[in-house]
Amino acid sequence: MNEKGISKQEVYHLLDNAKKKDVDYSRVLSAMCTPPHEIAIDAHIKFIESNMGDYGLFLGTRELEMEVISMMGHLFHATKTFGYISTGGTESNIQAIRSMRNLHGSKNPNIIVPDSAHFSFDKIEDMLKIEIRKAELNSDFKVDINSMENLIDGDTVALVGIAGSTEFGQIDPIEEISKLALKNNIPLHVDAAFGGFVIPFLDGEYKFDFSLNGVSSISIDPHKMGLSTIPSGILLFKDLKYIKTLQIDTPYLTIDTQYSLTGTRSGAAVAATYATMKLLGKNGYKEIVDYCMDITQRLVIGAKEIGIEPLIDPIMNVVVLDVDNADFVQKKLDLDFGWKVSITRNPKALRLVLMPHTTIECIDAFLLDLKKIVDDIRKN
Ligand code: 0PR
Repeated sequence: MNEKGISKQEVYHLLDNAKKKDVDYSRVLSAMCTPPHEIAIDAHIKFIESNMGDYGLFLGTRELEMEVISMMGHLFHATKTFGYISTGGTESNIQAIRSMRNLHGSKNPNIIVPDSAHFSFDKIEDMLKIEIRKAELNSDFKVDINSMENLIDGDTVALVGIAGSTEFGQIDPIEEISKLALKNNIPLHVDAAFGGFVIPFLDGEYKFDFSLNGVSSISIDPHKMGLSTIPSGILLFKDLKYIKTLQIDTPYLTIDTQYSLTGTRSGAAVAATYATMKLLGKNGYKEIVDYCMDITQRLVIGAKEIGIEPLIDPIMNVVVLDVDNADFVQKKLDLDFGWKVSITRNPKALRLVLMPHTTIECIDAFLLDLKKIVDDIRKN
C-alpha cells in the first residue's frame, strides 16, 4: 500500500482496467451464476453495511432472513424449517454434514455421496475428517441405489442426494434414497444448490424435498438460478436438533449464539435474496425456468441437426454434448470465438449451462461456430 492515497479518478481508472479483463456473461456457457436481478442489486446496495454475524444490530435484515427461510421451507413442503443464509453451496454442504456428524458422534465417520457430487464434498473430507464414500452412477448419471446401500455401515453419518448435479443437471432418485435413509435411520442431505430454484418450476414433477420423510436438510443457492447476488446460499434443516449442534456461544456480540460457519456475514445478500423472491414470486421464477428450458431445447435440437447427441435428454438447463475430442473442441470454441464452455470429468463431453443471460441469438451463433469446428475435425 502506498503512504499516500491516490485520487478517486485514478482509483476508478484502475478498477476500469481490471474490469476490462473480466469477461461479461454474453458468451459464458459454463457458469451456474448469472448477472443478478436489478432488484437484487438495489437491495444489496441498500443493505451493504448490514452484518448478520451480529444481527442484534440489524434486526430488520434478520427479519428478512427469517422470512426467506420460511418462504423456502414452504416451497419445499415443510411447515417449519430451521436454517440461515450462507455464503453458498459449499458452506451449506459443510454445515449440513458437520451437524449430522456431531449428532451421530462416530469416531470414524463416513458419508455416502453420488460419484457426481460437487467437489465441495472433497473439501468436507479434508476439513471434517469424514471419509467420503462415492456411490456409482447408472447410465443416466443418477446414483445407483444398490451401490449406495452397499457402502452403508454403522459409522455412516449421512447420505447425500443431488437434485441438479453440477455436471449433468441430473436429479438423483431422492425418493429411493429417502427410503434407504429411513430404513437405516441415517439423515439425508439433499444438495439442491443448483436445482433448488429450478426443479420446483419445471413442468415435470420430481420429488426431492421435505415432502419425503427421509430428507433432513437441503442446500439451495440464490446466487445461482435464484438471481440473487453473490454470496447467497440457503441451508434448511427439518429439525431444530441439527442446527443446535452447530451453535456456539458468542458472549460479546449482540446475540448470544451463532450457528453459521463464517462470523461476519453479508446482510446485503440476505436483502438481495428476499427482494428477488418477493418481486418474482413463483410465477416469475417459472417464467425464467421456462425460458431456460426453451433455449436448452433449442440447443439440443440444433446440436442434433449437426450430428451431435446429448449424453442424456436434459432434465434441467444443463446440456452435455457427446463430441469427439471434447478438450480440443472446448479450446477452439474459446480461442476462435470466445465461447466459455466446460468439460465433464467422466466421460469427457462438452458441458453447457443455459442460464438466464443466454439469448436465443447466442444459442444460434454458438451452434454455427460449433458446426464449423466439428466440420473441420470431420474433414481431417
Ligand atoms: N453443489 C452443487 C450441486 C453445485 O453445482 C455447486 C457449485 C456447489 C454445491 C457449490 O456451490 P458454491 O460454489 O456456491 O459454494 N457449482 C458450480 C461449480 O463449481 C458453481 C459455478 C458457478 C461454477 C459459476 C462456475 C461458475 O462460473 O461448477
